[in-house]
Amino acid sequence: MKKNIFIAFCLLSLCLPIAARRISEAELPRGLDWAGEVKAALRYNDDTGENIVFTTETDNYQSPGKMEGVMDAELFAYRYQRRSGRWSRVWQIFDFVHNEEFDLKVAFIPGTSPQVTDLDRDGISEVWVMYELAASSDVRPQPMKIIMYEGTTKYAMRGETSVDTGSRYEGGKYTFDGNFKNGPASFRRFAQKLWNDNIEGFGRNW
Ligand SMILES: [Ca+2]
Repeated sequence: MKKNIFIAFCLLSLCLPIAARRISEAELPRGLDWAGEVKAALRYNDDTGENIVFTTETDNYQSPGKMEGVMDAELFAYRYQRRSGRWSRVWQIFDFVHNEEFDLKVAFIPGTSPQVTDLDRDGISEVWVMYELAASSDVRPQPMKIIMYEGTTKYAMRGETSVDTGSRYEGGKYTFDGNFKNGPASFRRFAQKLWNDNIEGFGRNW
């Protein structure tokens, strides 16, 4: 009887994959810490356990000890996992532009980050973020990246935005790191689609 109850419970909840659920900053549990302002957070379960992933940005701020108008900006993503009742940080993504006199936009591309997949169906989620490190008032391609973690293994796609110069498009190129090159084709396909869907980054919207 107990076994049947367990199986019923299992079928209803624990043993089914649970989709990622968007949560607000107010729903982040105590014991998590971060830098910057929380932009988006997801809570999800997979075979590794109960997880929370979220992104933060500092926005532009005056570089400490530098001339007025010299700015810094940073962004972060964090994954926490509940272990023995406590939330422990599994990984952190950190990127930045420092000591820049141009306009800055160091931010996640809206609607892309974070997102959770299990493309190779091994029970271990892939967590994706995509961001631009823009530092220029000129119309020219800007650094853009997709970072993905499956478990604690990092995958990176690094390149630049594509820019409409008026007569033609410039930029848009990218490279896969070794983990992407040697990993499942489904990871590369997802990354390429995410890249192409957002190839202009923020464009001129900043
Ligand atoms: Ca997986």
